[in-house]
This record gives sequence, structure tokens and C-alpha cells, in this order.
Amino acid sequence: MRLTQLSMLLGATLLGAQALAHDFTAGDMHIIHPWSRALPPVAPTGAAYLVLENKGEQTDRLISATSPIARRVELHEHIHQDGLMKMQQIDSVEIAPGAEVEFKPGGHHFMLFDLQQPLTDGSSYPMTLNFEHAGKVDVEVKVTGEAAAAPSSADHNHDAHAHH
Ligand SMILES: [Cu+2]
Repeated sequence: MRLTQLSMLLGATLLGAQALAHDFTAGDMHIIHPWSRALPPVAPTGAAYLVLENKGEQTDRLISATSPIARRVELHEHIHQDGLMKMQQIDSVEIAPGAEVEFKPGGHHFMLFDLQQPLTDGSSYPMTLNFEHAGKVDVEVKVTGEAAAAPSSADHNHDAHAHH
């Protein structure tokens, strides 16, 4: 009885993971699981993440991105400078042949400015990626609230100060 319940639970979890992972292919470029963290409706900016995999034999370059839900989308990276974590805009992201470049919190990300619709958990929105070789690729970005529960180090420091 217990085993049956467990396997049903596992099955559901696997199905859930598969539904969550979605991917897109354009030429040699494989784009895996574009996602955004859910934000309060008033948030003016958001971020998007994904994984780029170059299955071809020439270097490609992500040049820009656009989305109908944001007035402007920029490519950003995080850098450590004078002991601080800062983000800055970058012109392009190079994807070498066979390489996998992961956009993730604290690393490369798409910055969406002037959001035209809220990033609510369970919703999705279109984004167009512009590659030097693979060209324009439309992807669907899924918004998830999962990761929002993890406090950032900044929040943690703030709490620590408040209590001492
Ligand atoms: Cu940014």
C-alpha cells in the first residue's frame, strides 16, 4: 500500500518536472527552460533565465532580446567589485561550439524594464532572442514562484542588522 502511494507520488513529481522543463531549437542553438521568478504586481523590472547550448561547430552570439511585456530587455551579468555584487549590461553573450551557457540568478540574466504585465506564478510570456547566426528565436518564458521563498543574502544581512 505504502509503496504504491510512493510510486504514485514519484510519478506525479516526474510528470511535474517534465511539464516544467521546456525547450526550443533553432538551427544549432538549443534553448532550455526559459523562466522568470514571480514578482509582486508593482515590480517595475524583472529578470529571465535560461540555458543556451550550442550544438553546432561555429561560435554563435546572443546579441539582444525583446519581449512584448517589457519596454526594454537588456543582457546583464553580475560582477564582484570591491566586495560588492553589482550587475551591468553586456553587449552580447558568446556561446562556443559545444558550450552550454547558463543564465541564472546571480549570473547572466535578461533584465526586463518597464513591465507591461505582472510576473505571476504559473503564467508565461513570449520573448524573442536574437542570435548572430541562429537568427531570431521565439521562446516562451514560464513564471514560477518556487524560488522566491529563498531569502537573498542581502535580505539576510538586513535581518542580522535589525536584530543586533
Ligand atoms: Cu540585471
